[in-house]
Amino acid sequence: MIKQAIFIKSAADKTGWIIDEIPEIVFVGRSNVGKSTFINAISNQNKLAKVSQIPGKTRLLNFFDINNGLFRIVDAPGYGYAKVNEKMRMDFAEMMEDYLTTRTNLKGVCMLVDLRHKPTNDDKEMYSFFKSIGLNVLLVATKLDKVKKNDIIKNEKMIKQELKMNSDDQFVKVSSPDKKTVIGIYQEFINLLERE
Ligand SMILES: Nc1nc2c(ncn2[C@@H]2O[C@H](COP(=O)(O)OP(=O)(O)O)[C@@H](O)[C@H]2O)c(=O)[nH]1
Ligand SMILES: [Mg+2]
Repeated sequence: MIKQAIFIKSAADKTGWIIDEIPEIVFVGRSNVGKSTFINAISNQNKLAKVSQIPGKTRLLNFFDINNGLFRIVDAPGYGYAKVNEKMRMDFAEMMEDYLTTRTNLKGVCMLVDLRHKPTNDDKEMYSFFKSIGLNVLLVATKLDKVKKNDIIKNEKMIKQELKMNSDDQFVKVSSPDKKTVIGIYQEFINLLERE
């Protein structure tokens, strides 16, 4: 499990990235999907990733040290927020592409989607981009508690289909307020780090 999680720094561009050999998992998802809540839940902290900052305004990569240098979580800005202007979208896309395509520390992606909804076009584009550059993805479907029992399997299938999800990638369903649902996640991160 995550015994220790510490915020290290934010970076607006490449000059802020950390130079060492520690592997990184980048967390992505559209704004409001529950990314900050999830990061807090898996690290047993209340305020590690600030929940509900002004949506879409965070244009920084945030680096967190996990278990004393075992790996890092890199929290990326939420994408697909309608209110950001074109310039902000471009800056975000540029920074993300730079990070995703050139960062040698990057070992995998933890991508969050809302279990209640169809993936957005942004979700589909992001996932297919990850696959096109050979990144392994752990898909985390959030807000399990908001989905009717009868819809859970149906929605999981729908999301996998919409994303054209690779069967080698793992799919997990969580409700961040319910700690039981995030217990197995740590092992999924380790598996992601150990995949080729
Ligand atoms: N019911 C429920 N609400 C959640 C869950 N995860 C996040 N939320 C709520 O969804 C909203 C957005 O969460 P936040 O973590 O700020 O999303 P972010 O923009 O992706 O970082 C907040 O009101 C959270 O309390 C979940 O698993 N279940
Ligand atoms: Mg957030």
